[in-house]
Amino acid sequence: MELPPRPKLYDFHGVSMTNYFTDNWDNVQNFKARPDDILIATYPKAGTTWVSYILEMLCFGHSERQNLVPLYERVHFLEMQIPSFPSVVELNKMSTSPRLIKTHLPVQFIPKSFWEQKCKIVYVARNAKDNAVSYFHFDRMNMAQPEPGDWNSFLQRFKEGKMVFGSWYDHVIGWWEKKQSHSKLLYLFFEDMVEDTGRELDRLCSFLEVSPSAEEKDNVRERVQFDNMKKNNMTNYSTDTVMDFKISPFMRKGKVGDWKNHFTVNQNEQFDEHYQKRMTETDLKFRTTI
Ligand code: PPS
Repeated sequence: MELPPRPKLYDFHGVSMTNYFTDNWDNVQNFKARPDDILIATYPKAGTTWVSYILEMLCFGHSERQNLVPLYERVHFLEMQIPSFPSVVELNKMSTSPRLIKTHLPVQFIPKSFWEQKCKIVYVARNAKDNAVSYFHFDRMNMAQPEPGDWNSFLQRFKEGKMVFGSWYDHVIGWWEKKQSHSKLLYLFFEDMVEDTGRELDRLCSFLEVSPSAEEKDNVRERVQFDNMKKNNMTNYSTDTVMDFKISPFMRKGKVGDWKNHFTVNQNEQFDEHYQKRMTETDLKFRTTI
């Protein structure tokens, strides 16, 4: 697919965005959620693909379709408008029940029908340092993202929230606060999923009110392991034409603590100082190592 030059960030109602995620805004905002829709919400690179695959298997089990159709066509990306990828228009026609829908929107941009229909929402958050590193490599290899520049300038922009989908801080805190008013919101952490995938699977099962057998759960755990998802062409994005795997793979490392291989001592000190200031008002806590 011929893509135009990399998109530019611009301010969209106070959040940095690119046109790929705002071009279809009216259709997205008027989206009619159904009560059984399940929304998977994340800041980019927090574990969306991982939790999408887990949810799909918990809801539908393993099916032949999973060997034939890429995950990004099975779990639609609500706000994305890129030629040749399914958009909100196809999502409207999707007949599965439940529909699994992915979004990176900050909480204030979520179409109101999701709240009106009291849909279940799974939010995954990842510690800021690893999230920034993962985002940097993603922006290097994804031609539909703005140029990342060098790591130091990228990290500076990350702190300032000049990223597609805006500030990490605003995103994770905004969704954390939403938990107070929307009881059907499960807030998960990438670090917990790495530490004990089985335990987080159990939390998801109770949230979804599904009871797979022990064997089915083992099967899910096996399939969603990093190495297996990396080998699986339907989950590793190798069929996605906007990504250049020669620069970096989508399934890159899948670890907690890779930030230590990227941050200099100085960058780390400055980051910590900035982080403390931004996180003083919240009781939301992250782990940067496990
Ligand atoms: S996206 O583009 O926003 O949808 O990306 P997203 O899926 O949210 O995040 C990609 C990162 O998640 C890692 N990943 C996993 N880690 C551990 N286990 C499993 N199964 C798994 N699947 C995806 C992926 O490798 C990216 O993280 P990094 O740190 O870049 O490796």
